[in-house]
Amino acid sequence: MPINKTVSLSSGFLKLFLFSLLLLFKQIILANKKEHTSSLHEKPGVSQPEFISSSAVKQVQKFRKKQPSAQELIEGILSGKTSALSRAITLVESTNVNHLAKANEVITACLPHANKSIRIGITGVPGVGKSTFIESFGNHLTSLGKKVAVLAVDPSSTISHGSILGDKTRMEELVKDPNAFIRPSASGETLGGVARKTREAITLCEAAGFDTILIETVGVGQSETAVHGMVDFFLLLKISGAGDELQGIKRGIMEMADAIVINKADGDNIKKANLAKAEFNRALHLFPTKKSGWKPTTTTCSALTHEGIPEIWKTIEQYVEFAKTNHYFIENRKEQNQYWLLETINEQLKTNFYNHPEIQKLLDATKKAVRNGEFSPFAAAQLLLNIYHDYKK
Ligand SMILES: Nc1nc2c(ncn2[C@@H]2O[C@H](COP(=O)(O)OP(=O)(O)OP(=O)(O)O)[C@@H](O)[C@H]2O)c(=O)[nH]1
Ligand SMILES: [Mg+2]
Repeated sequence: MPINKTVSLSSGFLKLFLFSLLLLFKQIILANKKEHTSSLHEKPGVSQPEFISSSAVKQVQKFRKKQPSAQELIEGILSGKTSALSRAITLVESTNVNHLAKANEVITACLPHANKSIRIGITGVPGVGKSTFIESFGNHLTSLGKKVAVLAVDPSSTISHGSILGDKTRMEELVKDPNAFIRPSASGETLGGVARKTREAITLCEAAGFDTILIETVGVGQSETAVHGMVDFFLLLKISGAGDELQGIKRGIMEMADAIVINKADGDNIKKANLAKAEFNRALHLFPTKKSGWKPTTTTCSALTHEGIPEIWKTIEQYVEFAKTNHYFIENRKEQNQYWLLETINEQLKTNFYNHPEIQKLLDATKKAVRNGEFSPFAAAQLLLNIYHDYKK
């Protein structure tokens, strides 16, 4: 057979083979398609029901896109917009690690604009009238043209989800006041964490133009120390008891107070409140002089009738003048900054250590061994720390 004939014959076979292969593929595809459409068959022209409204999806996407940038937040805060302030505080409070850099950028930009306020800490046992006092005091301040921000450090708020939230009903007037900003306490796992976030919220509020910052804390636990470490003036609210005013009051809190205010001095309570005032006054004389040189004052007031409220503000103004003249005011703020630096490092180191997977694996068994006296607590601590450091390398 001539070569060219052989070639054309084999190429003819090849073509036939390819063609039948193509047919086979087509059939398989068609069969699959049929199988696919058969179960989901739909008459043409009948649209699928909308389980999720597409307009709602668009709205959500629009909102997501509108998440402000750090620069937008900074500009908003510096022009006094409380919406930007609220969002920035939420950012600072976020535990999402991706938010950290943005939060730090906002805080750093706000820092040069902060510092121009008076920070007042308010403490007292539950029911003493802190919220009612803040409502009355805050309204007095805004009536003087001040811009008031109310923050809270409340370790119990992790359980109650922000006591100031409930308090907003006690601060009815202040909530509506355009010159006031009320923020429920940050939630967090540790008091240190909650306090640090409040400390950063102060910076943001000040940059937004709030010149008086009120920080409420419940007079239980360590929260007073944390608040004392971030304010210029510390006010202890009390109510009159049955002549045993000093009983159950922690010495540490008395030492921290720049003013003791006996609240609920109204109606039948006025006489008792005055007696309590005298007793606290006597007790304060026994305390050593404060570092600021300021002699703590004792006064009475009624957060309900507003009696004595303006006088409290006058006392604070006197204190600020006194502390600025002897430079304690600025020195104290420097000390506080340093305290927060170290406190944040301590907090971070501790969190990292306890959250480390290896430590979490070993901690319970180590605790047990130490409790049973099988291991010295110091040696065990050293061992865990060494393991932690080795993993960090
Ligand atoms: N008579 C009188 N009652 C007051 C005064 N201040 C507060 N109260 C009342 O005391 C109760 C407690 O007041 P709050 O302002 O909620 O006290 P608080 O210290 O904020 O309480 P917690 O948020 O639970 O720690 C409320 O029923 C108030 O109406 C006051 O000056 N006089
Ligand atoms: Mg309250």
